[in-house]
Amino acid sequence: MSKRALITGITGQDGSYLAEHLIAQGYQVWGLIRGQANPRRWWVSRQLSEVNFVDGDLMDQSSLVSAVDKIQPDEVYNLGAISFVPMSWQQPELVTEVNGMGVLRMLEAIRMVSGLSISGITHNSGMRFYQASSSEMFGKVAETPQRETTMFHPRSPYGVAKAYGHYITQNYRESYGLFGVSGILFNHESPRRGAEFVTRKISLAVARIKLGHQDQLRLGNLDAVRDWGFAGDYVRAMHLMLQQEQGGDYVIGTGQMHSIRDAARIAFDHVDLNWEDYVVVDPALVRPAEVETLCADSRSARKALGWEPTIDFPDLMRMMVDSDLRNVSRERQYEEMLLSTSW
Ligand code: NAP
Ligand code: F7E
Repeated sequence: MSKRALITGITGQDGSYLAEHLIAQGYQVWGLIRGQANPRRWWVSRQLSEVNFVDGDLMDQSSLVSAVDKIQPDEVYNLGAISFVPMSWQQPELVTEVNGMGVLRMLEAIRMVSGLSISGITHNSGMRFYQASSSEMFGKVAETPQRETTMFHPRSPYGVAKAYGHYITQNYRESYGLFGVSGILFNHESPRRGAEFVTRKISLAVARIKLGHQDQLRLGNLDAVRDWGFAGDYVRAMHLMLQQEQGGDYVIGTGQMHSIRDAARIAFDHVDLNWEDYVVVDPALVRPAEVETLCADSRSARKALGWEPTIDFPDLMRMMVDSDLRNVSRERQYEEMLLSTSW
């Protein structure tokens, strides 16, 4: 019998890489899909025809209970979230509901379906739970690099909601004996990254500038520093975390620090352009409270999981630029084909 995995956030960057990885490991993969006619469902089906879908929303408790009851998963990966940090200042209540309370709802669904009780006896339901915790919880960092024991000081409603999700996962582990894992992942990117995040915003702009479709790139804080890795590497770590003997917390990152300025320089250099000729600082893009610097100390996770990243940041940026050069030139050919067609 193959193992069954339920993934929330299947239409997102990590959901797609994780589904691919689990299918390659022989899993039957189910993706929770929200909304009446979610257009990204089509994209996932086209990329990964083996993925099964179940309706549900992290805002809706009964839909999560039904999904868990129907699928009886061995592993639940809770990746669903509103993941763009600036949105959490615009819609703080919604972000808290999805990213914070959504975790509680998913845990409750597992508890109800698998009959875990508060009787004081610790059970082990057999269903294993992964929570997508975030380095944003470290925020205004108490020490550098950050490890599992570093104090949290979140700087956005997003980070605060993620801290709640992190603690409630720990609490279900301690209260019910649930096999619960928090993966404290640092920024991870790929050609599938949403265009609102800074690395993809840069790679897309570089491709468009190189191909003559855009003449400048507006960015916010160029001095912010991140520890960026490749999403395809990080989903392997998620899976490994659920294969251990017991649940726990794991910091995952590369340990390398780069600024936004470095990211722009690497990307423009790759197409033989000088970044300073195109980048314009736009104060409107600076955040009300910034996370200035992040860097992971993932020694403990690497040792426990036997995990290592395979792609460094300069190669990752170049991979993203190459992919966007292909995307933009395909769009251009399509537009030219439309223009040249006489109807
Ligand atoms: P992403 O590309 O933005 O994907 C987010 C996913 O969440 C989408 O599939 C979205 O589905 C889903 N979602 C949003 N609202 C939902 C709701 N109410 N109910 C169910 N699903 C909902 O994010 P990602 O980069 O893959 O990140 C995956 C997870 O890791 C997120 O929890 C994120 O906060 C966390 N994380 C990410 C990073 C990173 O650097 N990528 C680092 C640390 C932690 P729709 O298609 O329906 O909108
Ligand atoms: O910003 C700066 C910005 O939006 C990175 C999410 O996956 O990782 C991600 O959150 C940095 C920030 O990612 C622009 O101020 C400058 O310092 O790519 P980002 P993020 O906020 O770090 C964490 C770990 C998550 O958990 C989140 O879900 O870049 N920056 N100029 C800019 N950022 C954006 N987006 N756009 C700019 O123009």
